[in-house]
Amino acid sequence: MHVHVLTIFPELFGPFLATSLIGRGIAEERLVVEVHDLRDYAVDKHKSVDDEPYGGGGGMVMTAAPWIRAVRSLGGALPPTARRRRILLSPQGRRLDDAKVRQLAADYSHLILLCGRYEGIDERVRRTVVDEELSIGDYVLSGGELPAMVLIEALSRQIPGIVGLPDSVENDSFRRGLLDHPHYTRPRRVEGLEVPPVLLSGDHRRIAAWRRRKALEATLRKRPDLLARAELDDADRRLLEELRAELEATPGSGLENDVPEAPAEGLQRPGWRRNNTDPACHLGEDTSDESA
Ligand code: 4F9
Repeated sequence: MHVHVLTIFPELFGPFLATSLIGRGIAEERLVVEVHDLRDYAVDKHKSVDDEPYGGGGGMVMTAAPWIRAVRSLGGALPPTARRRRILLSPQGRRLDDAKVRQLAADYSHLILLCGRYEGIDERVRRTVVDEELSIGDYVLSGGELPAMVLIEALSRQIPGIVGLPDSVENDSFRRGLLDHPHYTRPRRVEGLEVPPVLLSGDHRRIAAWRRRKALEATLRKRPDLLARAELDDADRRLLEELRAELEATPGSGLENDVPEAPAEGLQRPGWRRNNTDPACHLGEDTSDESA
């Protein structure tokens, strides 16, 4: 996987890309990340990348020309076999989830990530050089840099050889649509709390059964909305019925999350936006270098 990042704060990516699994993945060339300074694509001598909004109001808007030049320049330099996707990180995007991460990892060889800043980005950027907008959650950040790092980290875990044991990817939370089971390590007793004896039994079948039960229980307590789409077999369903009955009979631990409610009918998101198939790749006069 080859990732190009476009940002006005390239320095934010340094330690992130050098550390831990990502650092090793990059060192082993399983993952290539190139961070580009958007200002290098600015068209005036002050290297400006923002301007006042048409229509007035406060704040600044990122101008279209540097983005369009940068994305087309990077896109034009990709190998002819590249399967590329140009992604704008934005709170207006579809919410990133495990299925989306796996789809991107499987379908594309090259990603161009656009990290917006300021109050926003000129709408013509979306219209010309963006295939897809992605959000990491419903909150506003100062820019798309952290969301881009979130995406890169999630993607890196899908690249063969980056996560040590293939098993730990297969068993990751969400992999089968369930939350993870609880984990314990030494010492056996912490603040009076003992490790569940089954984990000390050495009986791998019983341990696997316990973990599955606990994963179902965690999901039922904390994220019951996930169960609708989880991969469950008949044994899981029976277990869930038992757990539901137990749950009703016992008061909560207080660690349960508020259950996310399904949006009301009619308030649901409209269908996924169109893909931008990027017809002519030239800088039209409405978007290009005004100093020319
Ligand atoms: C991007 C928030 C992706 C959430 C980008 C301000 C953003 C964001 N997910 N907020 N710029």
